[in-house]
Amino acid sequence: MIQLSDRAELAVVGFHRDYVIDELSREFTLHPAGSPDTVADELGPAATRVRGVVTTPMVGVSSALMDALPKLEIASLFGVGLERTDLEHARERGVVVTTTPVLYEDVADLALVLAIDVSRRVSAGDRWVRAGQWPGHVYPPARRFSGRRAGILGLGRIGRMLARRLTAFDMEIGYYDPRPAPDLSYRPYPSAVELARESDFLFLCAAGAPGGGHIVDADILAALGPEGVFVNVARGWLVDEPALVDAVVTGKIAGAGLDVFDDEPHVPEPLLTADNVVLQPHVASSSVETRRAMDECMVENIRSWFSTGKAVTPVP
Ligand code: 8YV
Repeated sequence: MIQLSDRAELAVVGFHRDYVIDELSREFTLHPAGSPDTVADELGPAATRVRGVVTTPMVGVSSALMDALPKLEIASLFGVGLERTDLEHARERGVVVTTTPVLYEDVADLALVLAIDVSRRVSAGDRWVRAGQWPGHVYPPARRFSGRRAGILGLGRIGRMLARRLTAFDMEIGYYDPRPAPDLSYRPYPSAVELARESDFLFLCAAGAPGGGHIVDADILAALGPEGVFVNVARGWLVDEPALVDAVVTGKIAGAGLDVFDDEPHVPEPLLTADNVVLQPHVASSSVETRRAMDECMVENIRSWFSTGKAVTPVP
């Protein structure tokens, strides 16, 4: 039986599911905080006792958040994105950062689904049938998916899993990644724009670097061209969003499948009515199975750290 005084104290920043709260509450004292910017005020004196923080990649663990928690030892993230977490500061402070590297399959699956949906016009066909358009009309042909050219921006774990899936659709696969992958037979391109020019489907799977600018801009969308489909399962801010909106609305590209946006949960108005766009509310990793695995991974990292001094999935 854990004595109250033995219980490590954790800051819980942002929303977390019941499983996480219930499991952690058994062994730890939790201090919920609504925003990373107000943790010191929200926690009061407890901020000086907190040894762990639980949060999401979109909130991140900034140097300011770490400094508001002087006894911080571990930051456990619900996801894999690290662009809002100051890893350098964490290293200097000796704070271990952990992620949930159990979601890559789901993200690759959704990228594939979005590409097929946009090209075969699945969601658009669904809207058309529900709107009663079928009687007396013929639904216009969609675009073929199998056997076409796929370009992957960012050949990390998600990009690789996506490539494997695309191989089953007889796609020709090219990629652009500053770190080439000589172990794979996919065709490397020297730049994103050259990849876009040679692709029918362009998938953004890159990790989002902080302040790193846009990976996809108006030139890349122009290179993808009016027959091309763009899919984003990475981060909205890696794309010049006004250029993307212009490209889909004016037909500079054929369509887009988007799980992420620049200013979530706000989606630019013109995308809401564009029939050549499939929109998702940042749910690529959100299957029941994967969300449960992410919950468990996050909890296990905290448990393991405080019982053995080792995290399960630390960022190297
Ligand atoms: C989110 C993600 O963590 O892993 C990431 O970086 O963006 C997602 O899996 C998830 O949507 C919860 O915010």
